[in-house]
Amino acid sequence: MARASRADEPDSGHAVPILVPDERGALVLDEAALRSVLLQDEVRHLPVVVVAIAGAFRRGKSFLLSLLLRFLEAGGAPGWLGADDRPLSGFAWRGGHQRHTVGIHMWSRPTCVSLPSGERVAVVLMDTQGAFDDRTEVSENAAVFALSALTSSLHIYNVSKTVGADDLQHLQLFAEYGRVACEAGGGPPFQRLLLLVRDWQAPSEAAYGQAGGQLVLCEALGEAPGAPDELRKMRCHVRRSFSDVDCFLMPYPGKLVATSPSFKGCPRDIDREFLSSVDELAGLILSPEKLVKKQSGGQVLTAADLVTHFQVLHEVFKSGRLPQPRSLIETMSEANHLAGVSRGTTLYAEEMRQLCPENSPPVEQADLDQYHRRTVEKVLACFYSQKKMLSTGAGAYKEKLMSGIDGWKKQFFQANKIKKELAEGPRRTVLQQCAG
Ligand SMILES: Nc1nc2c(ncn2[C@@H]2O[C@H](COP(=O)(O)OP(=O)(O)O)[C@@H](O)[C@H]2O)c(=O)[nH]1
Ligand SMILES: [Mg+2]
Repeated sequence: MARASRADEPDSGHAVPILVPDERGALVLDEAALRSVLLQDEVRHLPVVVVAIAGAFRRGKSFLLSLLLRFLEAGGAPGWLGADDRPLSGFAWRGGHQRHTVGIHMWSRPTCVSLPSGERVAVVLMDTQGAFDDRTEVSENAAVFALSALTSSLHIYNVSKTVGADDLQHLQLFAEYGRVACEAGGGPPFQRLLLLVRDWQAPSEAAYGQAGGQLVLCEALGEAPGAPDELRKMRCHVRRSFSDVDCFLMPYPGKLVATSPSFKGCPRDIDREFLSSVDELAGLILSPEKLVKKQSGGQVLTAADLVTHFQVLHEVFKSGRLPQPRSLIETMSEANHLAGVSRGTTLYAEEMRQLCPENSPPVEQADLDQYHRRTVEKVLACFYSQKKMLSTGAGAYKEKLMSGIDGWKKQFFQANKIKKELAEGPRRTVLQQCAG
């Protein structure tokens, strides 16, 4: 597999809290933190792959994500796990009863990977923790859960021992969004869902890994004969909410991992069978040929687009409560349009910067006018070529785009004027002296 390279930062990376609930349960988005991850020069233009993990707390989510991070950063090369006595760093994971990752955390250094086509993508890992316990209301769980699913291209739903009725109930929430989105003709609002069953205890009935997972999935979401109508419909909508649904069964990682307070994550203390399953899982979801780019409304998102998506989607989830399905679908459409506006404005600025770079001599006004006109044409063609889901009110977004372009235009025209004055300054002085 091609070796991955990372955004060039001095530190080796850390988990950045992006979304944190305040004491009243409202979800606060840290926009500066979000930008610090997604707008790094090396990644902001790249299509983004977002892998998120969600589920009840103290079920080994952060631990597993840290292992996946290690795989990713090593480019999945043989021996990616490292020395037997190397402790596991990464996303904070630990035993005990305290929760510690409430909200959404992103790894600070997206990993750049070359797909088999040669295209470069930025892979972002997201650790999430809805409350999923009795201290908070169901809706708080659901908001973090839904927001992480909407912003990821692969949503790993981590469950313990089996896919139970509670887990399906959590998925029920997606079912309603899926139903409304399909009715509105927008296609599945979510991308890939992976049900990850930890501590699977019946390998003789369904083997560890993907094949056994298929069996469990069929049972959990399948069309069991005689199932009540309501249940059948719910299962069908869950399937339709995601473009892809998969299941993977993980073995128990061993007593030290599960119970020892002195366990530091060294591979020698983890059961071999578990490690081999992690290797299989990582290959299935993080190999270059398996990476799924984040899309919304049929449009591939760049890391920079994801910032806009987070900002807009956060607005409907910030109360910590779930929005009505229809208002969510409208918000997603708005996010697509706003990402288009932001992309168009950036494209204008970049193209103009190339045509009249900062340190070059001034250009004639007629040339500058022509550069501007041609660039606007290019930006608009690009803006209209992007799918943005339910394209109602597109005119208002074109206005936003034109006003963003206008802001940049003024800057470029002003800069050219200043360059001209500076260039003409000495000549004028000489002419004035000659006339005198
Ligand atoms: N039983 C079991 N425990 C695990 C597994 N993976 C990690 N653990 C342990 O579960 C505890 C909580 O892990 P953590 O990753 O912080 O859980 P999170 O709250 O879901 O993110 C730690 O003590 C881990 O060593 C697993 O697959 N099964
Ligand atoms: Mg955690």
